[in-house]
Amino acid sequence: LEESPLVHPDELRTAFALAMSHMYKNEVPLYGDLVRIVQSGNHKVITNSTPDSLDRLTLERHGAIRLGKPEELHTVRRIFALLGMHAVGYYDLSVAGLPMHATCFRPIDTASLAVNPFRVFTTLLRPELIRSPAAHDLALQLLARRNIFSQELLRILDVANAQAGRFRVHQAEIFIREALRTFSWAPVAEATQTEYQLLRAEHPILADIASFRTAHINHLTPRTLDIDAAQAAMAAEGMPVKDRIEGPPKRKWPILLRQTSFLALEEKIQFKVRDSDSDGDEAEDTHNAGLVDGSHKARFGEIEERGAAVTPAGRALYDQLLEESMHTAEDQKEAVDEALVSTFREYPDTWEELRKQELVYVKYSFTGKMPSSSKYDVVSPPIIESLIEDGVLETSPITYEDFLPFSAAGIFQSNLNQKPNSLQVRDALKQQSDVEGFEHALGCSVIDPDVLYSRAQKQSLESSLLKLKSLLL
Ligand code: OOG
Ligand code: NI
Repeated sequence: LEESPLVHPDELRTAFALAMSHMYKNEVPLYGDLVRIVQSGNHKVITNSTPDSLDRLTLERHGAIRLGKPEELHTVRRIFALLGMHAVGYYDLSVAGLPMHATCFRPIDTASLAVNPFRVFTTLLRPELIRSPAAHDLALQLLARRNIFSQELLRILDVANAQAGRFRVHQAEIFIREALRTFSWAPVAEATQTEYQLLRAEHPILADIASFRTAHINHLTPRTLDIDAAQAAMAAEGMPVKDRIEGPPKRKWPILLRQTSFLALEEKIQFKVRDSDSDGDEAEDTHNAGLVDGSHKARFGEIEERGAAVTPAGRALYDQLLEESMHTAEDQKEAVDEALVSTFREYPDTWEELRKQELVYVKYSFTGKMPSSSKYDVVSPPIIESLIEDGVLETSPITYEDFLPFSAAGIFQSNLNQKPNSLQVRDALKQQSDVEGFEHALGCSVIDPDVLYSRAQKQSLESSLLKLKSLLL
């Protein structure tokens, strides 16, 4: 048994993502419908110019979990590291009035992303931002009492550590089974109904984070190549889909991320009844706890369309136009979508312009065509431009692998049936980020996504030029 082969993290990630998808399909059948709609759409749309393979697209998902304690984030980091997923980016959700910050666990190198770009948006509660002292204390009490990881999981994590982060096949099976428990739905709350209501009055997300005994995934999102068509198909099937798509407006050259979702389901759960609630024998407390029926809204379905990763300049322009369109919508009482479309006319939308103004990251590939002259001895930017003009090098977008905090905020709000009021979001702009605190809990620093995109761009250029040179010799 000890000799069974070691599993590569990329392979383990695919097995894990498939197991999670299977679990979520059982828990939330509407998710299965979403996957079907998206995949049949993708088959129709896929072309040679689609930047990613159909295999990658078919597997591609992101999920989201919400954690309550720093120690939870620390162990979750260890779990994802074994799946070849690392913390990329810091998202301050206090800008949207939420007492939370987040990161995205995902593969970081081009080859692993091409195999399976599974990613998990992971939020950590910031108790210091909870306004009500009663809700603050109660949340901390409930969280202190829970342990979202099984003993078996903690044991197998140590085994992996002793094996340089790799599992043997039989260990991998235990790992997947036990890790999925952490992310599964536990319909029996740790909180009583009264406690739940108290947390919920402060913020529904707070009730979701602190009332339960697992860190249930709250959605699993397939990637569509045409979100407008997919959204229409969802509506045609009678799904309670949101009418707005978050993110940039529809474009010829998609950038960043566009997302939409169906609203959270009202699900039956049970609340604890502590003796102290009824006849007051505190000593018995959790022992004799009875249960009472109730319901909770947390889990929803989401789809997304991914476009090009943008450079810091491209991002600044995106943020500026987003801000402007919010103003326009506010001042002229115009619909947000119309304001977005008109404002975003200023964002270049031809590949040529996007590339030449360095608004997007670029993937270079060698076409196999030989240059017509020997003027290419020295490789510098002007020469690269002429290699592109001569058809020796080809360029294409690098896919955006991350998230958008304002879209995330919109997703948070909308899945709770609150009006995703852009004004509310903007007014909440308070800039209270705490990267240090987040990294301290994580136990390492978060990776800057721009470092990854520029590295991918540079590597694609270098390897293309290497191929060309080897043919010129
Ligand atoms: C996470 C929301 C963020 C996205 O796609 O932007 C997210 C959550 O609701 O926990 O998943
Ligand atoms: Ni999402």
